[in-house]
Amino acid sequence: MTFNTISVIGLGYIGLPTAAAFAARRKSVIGIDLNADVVATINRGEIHIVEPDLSQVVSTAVAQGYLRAAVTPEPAEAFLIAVPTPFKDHHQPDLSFVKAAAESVAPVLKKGDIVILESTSPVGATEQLAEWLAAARDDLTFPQHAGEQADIHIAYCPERVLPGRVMVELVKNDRVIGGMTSTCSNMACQLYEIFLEGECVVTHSRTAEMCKLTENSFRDVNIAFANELSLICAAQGINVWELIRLANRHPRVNILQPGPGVGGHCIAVDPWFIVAQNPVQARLIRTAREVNDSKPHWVLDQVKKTLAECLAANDKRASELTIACFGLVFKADIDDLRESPAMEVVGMIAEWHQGITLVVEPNIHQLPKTLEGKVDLVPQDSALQRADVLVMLVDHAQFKALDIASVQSQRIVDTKGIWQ
Ligand code: SAJ
Repeated sequence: MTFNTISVIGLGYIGLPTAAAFAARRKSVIGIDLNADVVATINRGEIHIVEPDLSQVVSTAVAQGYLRAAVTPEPAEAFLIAVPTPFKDHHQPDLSFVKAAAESVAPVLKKGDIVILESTSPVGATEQLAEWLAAARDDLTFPQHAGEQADIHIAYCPERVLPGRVMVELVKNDRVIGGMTSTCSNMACQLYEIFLEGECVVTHSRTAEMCKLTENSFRDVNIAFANELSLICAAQGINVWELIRLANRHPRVNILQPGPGVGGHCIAVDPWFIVAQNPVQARLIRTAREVNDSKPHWVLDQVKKTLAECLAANDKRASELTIACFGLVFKADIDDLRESPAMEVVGMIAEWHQGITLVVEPNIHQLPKTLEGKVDLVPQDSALQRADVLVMLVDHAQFKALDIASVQSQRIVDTKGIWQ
Protein backbone atom coordinates (compact mmCIF):
# COMPACT_ATOMS: atom_id res chain seq x y z
CA MET A 1 0.00 0.00 0.00
CA THR A 2 1.37 3.40 -0.89
CA PHE A 3 0.10 6.32 1.09
CA ASN A 4 0.32 9.30 -1.23
CA THR A 5 -1.54 11.66 1.05
CA ILE A 6 -1.94 11.40 4.82
CA SER A 7 -4.36 13.53 6.79
CA VAL A 8 -4.06 14.26 10.52
CA ILE A 9 -7.19 15.58 12.23
CA GLY A 10 -6.38 17.74 15.27
CA LEU A 11 -3.07 19.63 15.23
CA GLY A 12 -2.32 19.69 18.95
CA TYR A 13 0.46 18.24 21.12
CA ILE A 14 0.18 14.85 19.34
CA GLY A 15 -1.36 15.57 15.93
CA LEU A 16 1.13 18.23 14.86
CA PRO A 17 4.30 16.25 15.72
CA THR A 18 2.78 13.18 13.99
CA ALA A 19 1.93 15.20 10.87
CA ALA A 20 5.45 16.64 10.94
CA ALA A 21 7.02 13.17 11.28
CA PHE A 22 5.26 11.93 8.10
CA ALA A 23 6.06 15.15 6.23
CA ALA A 24 9.73 14.86 7.23
CA ARG A 25 9.69 11.46 5.41
CA ARG A 26 8.54 13.32 2.29
CA LYS A 27 4.91 12.27 2.48
CA SER A 28 2.26 14.75 1.45
CA VAL A 29 0.44 15.62 4.69
CA ILE A 30 -2.71 17.67 5.21
CA GLY A 31 -3.27 18.71 8.82
CA ILE A 32 -6.83 19.58 9.77
CA ASP A 33 -7.80 21.80 12.68
CA LEU A 34 -11.01 23.65 13.52
CA ASN A 35 -8.99 26.60 14.77
CA ALA A 36 -8.27 28.93 11.83
CA ASP A 37 -5.45 30.64 13.78
CA VAL A 38 -3.67 27.32 14.27
CA VAL A 39 -4.09 26.54 10.54
CA ALA A 40 -2.70 29.96 9.55
CA THR A 41 0.24 29.62 11.98
CA ILE A 42 1.25 26.24 10.55
CA ASN A 43 0.85 27.40 6.95
CA ARG A 44 3.34 30.19 7.79
CA GLY A 45 5.76 27.44 8.86
CA GLU A 46 5.36 28.33 12.54
CA ILE A 47 3.98 26.37 15.51
CA HIS A 48 1.61 27.17 18.36
CA ILE A 49 2.98 24.76 20.99
CA VAL A 50 6.34 24.38 22.71
CA GLU A 51 8.12 21.09 21.99
CA PRO A 52 11.86 20.65 21.36
CA ASP A 53 12.80 20.22 17.65
CA LEU A 54 9.19 20.47 16.40
CA SER A 55 9.53 24.02 15.12
CA GLN A 56 12.42 23.17 12.79
CA VAL A 57 10.71 20.08 11.34
CA VAL A 58 7.44 21.97 10.69
CA SER A 59 9.09 24.99 9.08
CA THR A 60 11.14 22.79 6.74
CA ALA A 61 8.16 20.56 5.85
CA VAL A 62 5.95 23.57 5.09
CA ALA A 63 8.68 25.31 3.07
CA GLN A 64 9.27 22.13 1.00
CA GLY A 65 5.53 21.72 0.40
CA TYR A 66 5.09 18.41 2.26
CA LEU A 67 2.92 19.82 5.07
CA ARG A 68 -0.14 22.00 4.68
CA ALA A 69 -2.96 22.81 7.11
CA ALA A 70 -6.66 23.33 6.40
CA VAL A 71 -9.90 23.74 8.32
CA THR A 72 -11.95 21.18 6.35
CA PRO A 73 -10.89 17.58 5.56
CA GLU A 74 -9.80 16.77 2.01
CA PRO A 75 -9.36 13.35 0.35
CA ALA A 76 -6.39 11.25 1.53
CA GLU A 77 -5.52 7.55 1.82
CA ALA A 78 -5.04 7.62 5.60
CA PHE A 79 -6.79 9.71 8.26
CA LEU A 80 -5.35 9.90 11.78
CA ILE A 81 -7.64 11.34 14.43
CA ALA A 82 -5.76 13.02 17.30
CA VAL A 83 -8.42 15.19 18.92
CA PRO A 84 -8.95 15.78 22.66
CA THR A 85 -10.94 13.25 24.72
CA PRO A 86 -11.60 15.11 28.00
CA PHE A 87 -14.08 14.00 30.64
CA LYS A 88 -17.51 15.42 31.43
CA ASP A 89 -19.30 15.59 34.78
CA HIS A 90 -18.63 12.64 37.12
CA HIS A 91 -15.46 11.78 35.16
CA GLN A 92 -17.40 10.32 32.21
CA PRO A 93 -15.35 10.29 28.96
CA ASP A 94 -16.42 12.89 26.41
CA LEU A 95 -16.12 11.57 22.83
CA SER A 96 -17.82 14.54 21.18
CA PHE A 97 -14.59 15.70 19.48
CA VAL A 98 -14.03 12.19 18.05
CA LYS A 99 -17.62 12.14 16.77
CA ALA A 100 -17.21 15.57 15.17
CA ALA A 101 -13.93 14.44 13.56
CA ALA A 102 -15.62 11.28 12.19
CA GLU A 103 -18.47 13.30 10.75
CA SER A 104 -16.09 15.76 9.11
CA VAL A 105 -13.95 13.01 7.55
CA ALA A 106 -16.84 10.79 6.39
CA PRO A 107 -17.77 12.82 3.27
CA VAL A 108 -14.26 12.52 1.76
CA LEU A 109 -13.72 8.78 2.46
CA LYS A 110 -13.30 6.43 -0.49
CA LYS A 111 -12.81 2.67 -0.91
CA GLY A 112 -9.42 1.50 0.40
CA ASP A 113 -8.86 4.34 2.91
CA ILE A 114 -7.86 3.76 6.53
CA VAL A 115 -9.06 5.76 9.54
CA ILE A 116 -6.95 5.53 12.70
CA LEU A 117 -7.96 6.79 16.13
CA GLU A 118 -4.96 7.96 18.19
CA SER A 119 -6.76 9.89 20.94
CA THR A 120 -6.76 8.29 24.39
CA SER A 121 -10.17 6.62 24.52
CA PRO A 122 -12.37 4.36 26.63
CA VAL A 123 -12.63 0.72 25.58
CA GLY A 124 -15.01 0.40 22.62
CA ALA A 125 -14.41 3.91 21.23
CA THR A 126 -12.96 2.56 17.96
CA GLU A 127 -16.04 0.40 17.38
CA GLN A 128 -18.15 3.48 18.13
CA LEU A 129 -16.10 5.49 15.62
CA ALA A 130 -16.75 2.77 13.02
CA GLU A 131 -20.50 3.04 13.70
CA TRP A 132 -20.46 6.83 13.29
CA LEU A 133 -18.60 6.51 9.98
CA ALA A 134 -20.93 3.77 8.73
CA ALA A 135 -23.98 5.84 9.63
CA ALA A 136 -22.63 8.74 7.57
CA ARG A 137 -21.66 6.61 4.52
CA ASP A 138 -24.11 3.84 3.63
CA ASP A 139 -22.46 3.56 0.18
CA LEU A 140 -19.27 2.10 1.76
CA THR A 141 -18.68 -1.05 3.82
CA PHE A 142 -16.96 -1.06 7.23
CA PRO A 143 -15.08 -3.75 9.24
CA GLN A 144 -17.82 -4.31 11.84
CA HIS A 145 -20.09 -5.58 9.03
CA ALA A 146 -17.81 -6.64 6.17
CA GLY A 147 -14.73 -7.88 8.12
CA GLU A 148 -11.55 -8.24 6.05
CA GLN A 149 -13.46 -7.31 2.86
CA ALA A 150 -14.50 -3.87 4.14
CA ASP A 151 -14.04 -0.81 1.89
CA ILE A 152 -12.81 1.28 4.84
CA HIS A 153 -10.19 0.05 7.32
CA ILE A 154 -10.23 1.18 10.95
CA ALA A 155 -7.67 0.86 13.77
CA TYR A 156 -6.81 2.21 17.20
CA CYS A 157 -3.13 3.18 17.56
CA PRO A 158 -2.42 5.17 20.71
CA GLU A 159 0.48 7.57 21.00
CA ARG A 160 2.77 7.09 24.03
CA VAL A 161 5.14 10.02 23.72
CA LEU A 162 6.43 12.00 26.69
CA PRO A 163 5.95 15.78 26.47
CA GLY A 164 9.40 17.33 26.11
CA ARG A 165 10.69 14.25 24.20
CA VAL A 166 7.91 13.90 21.63
CA MET A 167 10.03 14.09 18.47
CA VAL A 168 12.37 11.35 19.78
CA GLU A 169 9.77 9.04 21.33
CA LEU A 170 7.42 9.30 18.34
CA VAL A 171 10.04 7.54 16.23
CA LYS A 172 11.74 5.30 18.81
CA ASN A 173 8.84 3.97 20.95
CA ASP A 174 7.14 0.71 20.03
CA ARG A 175 3.64 1.24 18.71
CA VAL A 176 0.56 -0.77 19.71
CA ILE A 177 -1.62 -1.35 16.64
CA GLY A 178 -5.23 -2.36 17.26
CA GLY A 179 -6.90 -3.03 13.93
CA MET A 180 -10.58 -4.03 13.75
CA THR A 181 -9.39 -6.77 11.31
CA SER A 182 -5.98 -8.16 10.32
CA THR A 183 -6.10 -6.13 7.12
CA CYS A 184 -6.68 -2.98 9.17
CA SER A 185 -3.69 -3.80 11.43
CA ASN A 186 -1.40 -4.58 8.48
CA MET A 187 -2.27 -1.30 6.79
CA ALA A 188 -1.74 0.66 10.01
CA CYS A 189 1.67 -0.99 10.50
CA GLN A 190 2.70 -0.05 6.96
CA LEU A 191 1.62 3.52 7.62
CA TYR A 192 3.57 3.98 10.87
CA GLU A 193 6.61 2.20 9.45
CA ILE A 194 7.05 5.28 7.24
CA PHE A 195 8.76 6.94 10.22
CA LEU A 196 8.83 4.37 13.03
CA GLU A 197 12.11 2.88 14.26
CA GLY A 198 10.37 1.07 17.13
CA GLU A 199 8.30 -2.07 16.58
CA CYS A 200 4.61 -2.29 15.61
CA VAL A 201 2.90 -4.72 18.00
CA VAL A 202 -0.45 -5.92 16.72
CA THR A 203 -3.55 -6.60 18.83
CA HIS A 204 -7.32 -6.04 18.86
CA SER A 205 -8.63 -2.45 19.01
CA ARG A 206 -10.17 -2.99 22.47
CA THR A 207 -6.89 -4.28 23.89
CA ALA A 208 -5.02 -1.36 22.35
CA GLU A 209 -7.47 1.09 23.93
CA MET A 210 -7.07 -0.57 27.32
CA CYS A 211 -3.29 -0.71 26.91
CA LYS A 212 -3.02 3.08 26.64
CA LEU A 213 -5.25 3.56 29.71
CA THR A 214 -3.28 0.90 31.59
CA GLU A 215 0.10 2.55 30.97
CA ASN A 216 -1.02 5.88 32.40
CA SER A 217 -2.96 4.28 35.26
CA PHE A 218 0.13 2.24 36.19
CA ARG A 219 2.10 5.48 36.50
CA ASP A 220 -0.71 7.20 38.42
CA VAL A 221 -0.97 4.34 40.94
CA ASN A 222 2.80 4.35 41.44
CA ILE A 223 2.94 8.12 41.93
CA ALA A 224 0.02 7.83 44.38
CA PHE A 225 2.10 5.34 46.39
CA ALA A 226 4.93 7.90 46.58
CA ASN A 227 2.51 10.69 47.46
CA GLU A 228 0.91 8.61 50.21
CA LEU A 229 4.36 7.81 51.58
CA SER A 230 5.13 11.54 51.73
CA LEU A 231 2.12 12.09 54.01
CA ILE A 232 3.05 9.14 56.23
CA CYS A 233 6.69 10.29 56.45
CA ALA A 234 5.68 13.85 57.34
CA ALA A 235 3.56 12.47 60.19
CA GLN A 236 6.46 10.28 61.37
CA GLY A 237 9.20 12.93 61.06
CA ILE A 238 11.01 10.99 58.30
CA ASN A 239 12.55 12.49 55.16
CA VAL A 240 10.56 10.79 52.38
CA TRP A 241 13.22 11.37 49.69
CA GLU A 242 15.89 9.72 51.78
CA LEU A 243 13.49 6.88 52.54
CA ILE A 244 12.73 6.32 48.83
CA ARG A 245 16.44 6.45 47.93
CA LEU A 246 17.12 3.77 50.52
CA ALA A 247 14.16 1.55 49.59
CA ASN A 248 15.11 1.79 45.90
CA ARG A 249 18.46 0.14 46.73
CA HIS A 250 16.42 -3.08 46.90
CA PRO A 251 16.78 -4.83 43.53
CA ARG A 252 13.01 -5.21 43.04
CA VAL A 253 11.80 -1.87 44.43
CA ASN A 254 11.50 1.23 42.25
CA ILE A 255 9.37 3.89 43.95
CA LEU A 256 8.56 7.07 42.00
CA GLN A 257 8.83 10.60 43.41
CA PRO A 258 6.23 12.46 45.47
CA GLY A 259 5.22 15.97 44.44
CA PRO A 260 2.40 18.51 44.79
CA GLY A 261 0.02 16.14 42.93
CA VAL A 262 -0.30 14.77 39.41
CA GLY A 263 -0.96 16.99 36.42
CA GLY A 264 -1.04 17.03 32.65
CA HIS A 265 -3.79 16.07 30.26
CA CYS A 266 -2.97 12.32 30.40
CA ILE A 267 -2.19 10.76 33.75
CA ALA A 268 -4.61 12.96 35.70
CA VAL A 269 -7.40 12.09 33.23
CA ASP A 270 -6.99 8.63 31.66
CA PRO A 271 -7.45 6.45 34.78
CA TRP A 272 -10.93 7.94 35.17
CA PHE A 273 -11.87 6.31 31.81
CA ILE A 274 -11.22 2.91 33.39
CA VAL A 275 -13.09 3.87 36.56
CA ALA A 276 -16.06 5.23 34.59
CA GLN A 277 -16.46 1.93 32.70
CA ASN A 278 -15.62 -0.34 35.66
CA PRO A 279 -16.76 1.44 38.83
CA VAL A 280 -17.00 -1.76 40.87
CA GLN A 281 -13.69 -3.39 39.87
CA ALA A 282 -11.40 -0.35 39.59
CA ARG A 283 -10.97 0.31 43.32
CA LEU A 284 -7.21 0.78 43.42
CA ILE A 285 -7.16 2.94 40.28
CA ARG A 286 -9.90 5.19 41.68
CA THR A 287 -8.18 5.49 45.05
CA ALA A 288 -4.88 6.41 43.37
CA ARG A 289 -6.65 9.23 41.53
CA GLU A 290 -8.17 10.42 44.80
CA VAL A 291 -4.80 10.27 46.62
CA ASN A 292 -3.10 12.29 43.88
CA ASP A 293 -5.98 14.76 43.55
CA SER A 294 -5.97 15.42 47.29
CA LYS A 295 -2.23 16.20 47.47
CA PRO A 296 -2.55 19.93 46.60
CA HIS A 297 -4.84 20.38 49.63
CA TRP A 298 -2.25 18.72 51.88
CA VAL A 299 0.40 21.06 50.45
CA LEU A 300 -1.83 24.03 51.31
CA ASP A 301 -2.06 22.74 54.90
CA GLN A 302 1.75 22.57 55.05
CA VAL A 303 1.95 26.18 53.83
CA LYS A 304 -0.59 27.26 56.46
CA LYS A 305 1.44 25.53 59.20
CA THR A 306 4.68 27.11 58.00
CA LEU A 307 3.12 30.56 57.90
CA ALA A 308 1.82 30.07 61.45
CA GLU A 309 5.39 29.18 62.57
CA CYS A 310 6.61 32.32 60.83
CA LEU A 311 4.03 34.45 62.65
CA ALA A 312 4.96 32.93 66.00
CA ALA A 313 8.64 33.64 65.37
CA ASN A 314 8.43 37.34 64.51
CA ASP A 315 6.20 40.30 65.18
CA LYS A 316 4.73 40.71 61.67
CA ARG A 317 1.03 40.27 60.94
CA ALA A 318 -0.15 37.66 58.38
CA SER A 319 -0.94 40.43 55.88
CA GLU A 320 2.70 41.59 56.07
CA LEU A 321 4.13 38.18 55.15
CA THR A 322 5.00 37.31 51.55
CA ILE A 323 4.78 33.80 50.10
CA ALA A 324 6.75 32.95 46.93
CA CYS A 325 5.70 29.90 44.91
CA PHE A 326 8.28 28.32 42.61
CA GLY A 327 6.69 26.72 39.54
CA LEU A 328 3.25 26.82 37.96
CA VAL A 329 3.31 24.31 35.07
CA PHE A 330 2.50 20.61 35.47
CA LYS A 331 6.06 19.27 35.45
CA ALA A 332 9.69 20.30 35.09
CA ASP A 333 11.02 22.28 32.13
CA ILE A 334 7.87 22.49 29.99
CA ASP A 335 5.32 25.30 29.45
CA ASP A 336 2.07 23.31 29.85
CA LEU A 337 -0.40 24.41 32.55
CA ARG A 338 -3.05 21.75 31.91
CA GLU A 339 -4.34 20.10 35.12
CA SER A 340 -1.29 21.52 36.90
CA PRO A 341 -1.29 20.75 40.65
CA ALA A 342 1.16 23.64 41.16
CA MET A 343 -1.42 26.00 39.72
CA GLU A 344 -4.08 24.57 42.01
CA VAL A 345 -1.82 25.09 45.05
CA VAL A 346 -0.98 28.67 43.99
CA GLY A 347 -4.69 29.43 43.43
CA MET A 348 -5.58 28.13 46.91
CA ILE A 349 -2.72 30.04 48.58
CA ALA A 350 -3.73 33.28 46.84
CA GLU A 351 -7.33 32.74 47.89
CA TRP A 352 -6.42 32.15 51.56
CA HIS A 353 -3.32 34.30 52.18
CA GLN A 354 -3.89 37.90 53.34
CA GLY A 355 -0.44 39.11 52.27
CA ILE A 356 1.33 39.08 48.90
CA THR A 357 1.71 35.87 46.88
CA LEU A 358 4.52 35.80 44.31
CA VAL A 359 5.04 33.24 41.55
CA VAL A 360 8.29 32.38 39.78
CA GLU A 361 7.76 30.43 36.54
CA PRO A 362 10.61 30.73 34.03
CA ASN A 363 8.65 28.92 31.28
CA ILE A 364 5.70 31.29 30.94
CA HIS A 365 5.56 35.04 30.30
CA GLN A 366 1.97 35.74 31.25
CA LEU A 367 -0.18 34.55 34.13
CA PRO A 368 -3.21 32.41 33.29
CA LYS A 369 -6.51 34.35 33.53
CA THR A 370 -7.57 32.57 36.75
CA LEU A 371 -4.55 33.97 38.62
CA GLU A 372 -4.48 37.47 37.11
CA GLY A 373 -4.72 40.15 39.80
CA LYS A 374 -4.33 37.56 42.58
CA VAL A 375 -0.58 36.83 42.38
CA ASP A 376 2.46 38.54 40.87
CA LEU A 377 4.69 36.79 38.32
CA VAL A 378 8.23 37.85 39.27
CA PRO A 379 11.83 36.89 38.48
CA GLN A 380 13.52 34.41 40.82
CA ASP A 381 15.85 36.98 42.45
CA SER A 382 13.01 39.30 43.32
CA ALA A 383 11.02 36.46 44.94
CA LEU A 384 14.03 35.31 46.93
CA GLN A 385 14.61 38.83 48.24
CA ARG A 386 11.00 39.59 49.14
CA ALA A 387 9.50 36.34 50.43
CA ASP A 388 9.19 35.08 54.01
CA VAL A 389 8.06 31.60 52.91
CA LEU A 390 9.24 29.73 49.78
CA VAL A 391 7.00 27.03 48.31
CA MET A 392 8.80 24.68 45.89
CA LEU A 393 6.26 23.20 43.45
CA VAL A 394 8.06 22.26 40.20
CA ASP A 395 11.62 20.93 39.97
CA HIS A 396 12.73 23.08 37.01
CA ALA A 397 16.47 22.88 36.23
CA GLN A 398 16.78 26.56 37.17
CA PHE A 399 15.40 25.91 40.67
CA LYS A 400 17.58 22.83 41.16
CA ALA A 401 20.63 24.93 40.38
CA LEU A 402 19.81 27.42 43.15
CA ASP A 403 22.33 27.57 45.99
CA ILE A 404 19.96 26.82 48.85
CA ALA A 405 22.47 27.92 51.49
CA SER A 406 21.87 31.48 50.28
CA VAL A 407 18.17 31.38 51.27
CA GLN A 408 18.59 29.86 54.69
CA SER A 409 16.77 32.61 56.55
CA GLN A 410 13.45 31.87 54.84
CA ARG A 411 11.08 29.04 55.66
CA ILE A 412 10.64 26.45 52.94
CA VAL A 413 7.83 24.08 51.95
CA ASP A 414 9.52 21.75 49.46
CA THR A 415 7.09 19.42 47.63
CA LYS A 416 9.80 18.08 45.28
CA GLY A 417 12.66 17.44 47.69
CA ILE A 418 15.20 19.54 45.78
CA TRP A 419 15.87 22.13 48.49
CA GLN A 420 16.36 19.68 51.36
N1 SAJ B 1 5.07 12.90 38.55
C1 SAJ B 1 5.32 12.77 39.92
N2 SAJ B 1 6.26 11.89 40.31
C2 SAJ B 1 6.95 11.11 39.44
C3 SAJ B 1 6.69 11.23 38.05
C4 SAJ B 1 5.73 12.14 37.64
O1 SAJ B 1 4.71 13.44 40.75
O2 SAJ B 1 7.81 10.34 39.88
C5 SAJ B 1 4.04 13.87 38.09
C6 SAJ B 1 4.59 14.97 37.19
O3 SAJ B 1 5.14 16.01 37.93
C7 SAJ B 1 3.33 15.37 36.44
C8 SAJ B 1 2.57 14.05 36.30
O4 SAJ B 1 3.11 13.18 37.28
O5 SAJ B 1 2.55 16.27 37.19
C9 SAJ B 1 2.68 13.39 34.93
O6 SAJ B 1 4.01 13.50 34.43
P1 SAJ B 1 4.75 12.32 33.64
O7 SAJ B 1 6.08 12.78 33.26
O8 SAJ B 1 4.65 11.07 34.43
O9 SAJ B 1 3.83 12.04 32.38
P2 SAJ B 1 3.17 12.94 31.19
O10 SAJ B 1 1.76 13.27 31.58
O11 SAJ B 1 4.05 14.06 30.78
O12 SAJ B 1 3.16 11.84 30.00
C10 SAJ B 1 2.52 10.59 30.22
C11 SAJ B 1 3.49 9.47 29.81
N3 SAJ B 1 2.95 8.17 30.25
C12 SAJ B 1 3.73 7.29 30.96
O13 SAJ B 1 4.87 7.53 31.28
C13 SAJ B 1 3.10 5.99 31.30
C14 SAJ B 1 3.65 9.47 28.28
O14 SAJ B 1 4.43 8.36 27.86
C15 SAJ B 1 2.26 9.42 27.61
O15 SAJ B 1 2.37 9.42 26.19
C16 SAJ B 1 1.51 10.66 28.04
O16 SAJ B 1 1.32 10.57 29.46
C17 SAJ B 1 0.18 10.68 27.30
O17 SAJ B 1 0.06 11.42 26.30
O18 SAJ B 1 -0.72 9.90 27.66
